[in-house]
Amino acid sequence: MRSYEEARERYAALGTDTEEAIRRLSGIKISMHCWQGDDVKGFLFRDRELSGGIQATGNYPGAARTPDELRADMDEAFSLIGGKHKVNLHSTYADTDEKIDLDAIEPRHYASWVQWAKERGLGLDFNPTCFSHEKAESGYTLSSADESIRSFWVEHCRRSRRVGEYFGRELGQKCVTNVWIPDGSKDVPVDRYAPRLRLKESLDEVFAEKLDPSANLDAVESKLFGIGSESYVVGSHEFYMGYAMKNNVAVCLDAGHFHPTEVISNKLSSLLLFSDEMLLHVSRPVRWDSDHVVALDDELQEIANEVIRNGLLDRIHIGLDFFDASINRVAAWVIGMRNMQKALLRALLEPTAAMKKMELDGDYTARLAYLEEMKAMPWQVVFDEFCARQNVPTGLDWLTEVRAYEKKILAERA
Ligand code: RNT
Ligand code: ZN
Repeated sequence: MRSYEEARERYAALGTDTEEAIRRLSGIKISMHCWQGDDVKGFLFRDRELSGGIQATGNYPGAARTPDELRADMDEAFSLIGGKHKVNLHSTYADTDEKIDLDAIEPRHYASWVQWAKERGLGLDFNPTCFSHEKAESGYTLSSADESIRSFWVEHCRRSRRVGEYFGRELGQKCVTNVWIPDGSKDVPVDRYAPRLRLKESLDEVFAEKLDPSANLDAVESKLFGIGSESYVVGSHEFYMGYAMKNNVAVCLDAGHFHPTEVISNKLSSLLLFSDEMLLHVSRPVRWDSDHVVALDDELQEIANEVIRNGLLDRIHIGLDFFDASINRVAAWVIGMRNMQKALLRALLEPTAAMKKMELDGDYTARLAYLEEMKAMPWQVVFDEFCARQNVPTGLDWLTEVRAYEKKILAERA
């Protein structure tokens, strides 16, 4: 307690109110992606291989096999993460005994998720799943030249939006329904134009139905390359930037979907001049779009800084997107979520107004001095205080809990 008081005073001397920072952090929702819990398998087609150029490597024991197991694992994770959050579902995580294909999903197939979320005060986000499916084997879905394939995926995405609207209405908080497709080509294509034209037309069909904007927000996620789509991705950044601006849908920026030295943090302040809202897939690319667990690295901090410094919290939806099958999956969630919170807290603890003034005054000496000093300030103590007030473990105590859960629950799944 003494050390928090000291930290509080040190921050106060710089003009920051730690109480206010803790209060604000408590209200920030992060969308925790369900797919870290089972290596992106889902429940509709258990036997199918993950496809679409994304990969979960590793075979750490304990992956969830049923909706109940996955929910139990997320409950465990949330018990170790302060605050109230959202859960991000893919369509293949439907909880139903019916043998349905993706062009037949309906809100009722997700009723148990809504029930679960309601009981816990969680929000839900949603994604059509345009991969790991025989109709995605050609490498093209919404941009396919095969009309039966293209229309199948249009129907799937149309229905996905209705599920999103259902989530938003039931839970009283907007669902972000994010469309990502794997479409692209391993080798240099001859025609880059026609698939993009078909994608544009397919999206027009997908978004034609007007839904309640307070219940559902549509987002589109671009990508630079994937495994098997190294030379050409139909849904590129320029494609979706243009589409989103013209059609009033949100852009989703995934941290792993750009050139290795290109960062998403530098894009928020431009995009939001021309668009009301956006979605982030916070991830960690290591040499490629590898979807490593989010670490507290410079880019994560920069993303958080941009959101907080510019007051964009109510316009930017923060979601995580990684899948590491080589470590305890509950720990992966806890580490990623807590890292996102730590980065947000550090941004909230910054005396931003004063630092903006230094910049305006041309006092770059003080600006650099402050930026560097902030790294050495006792934000960890404030984070511990936040955790304690939220009744979640401080420091590494969460790991002890995860180990116990692993021994009792996850080990039994072998
Ligand atoms: C793939 C995209 C996409 C997926 C999830 C599972 O490169 O990042 O968001 O990771 O939908
Ligand atoms: Zn993503």
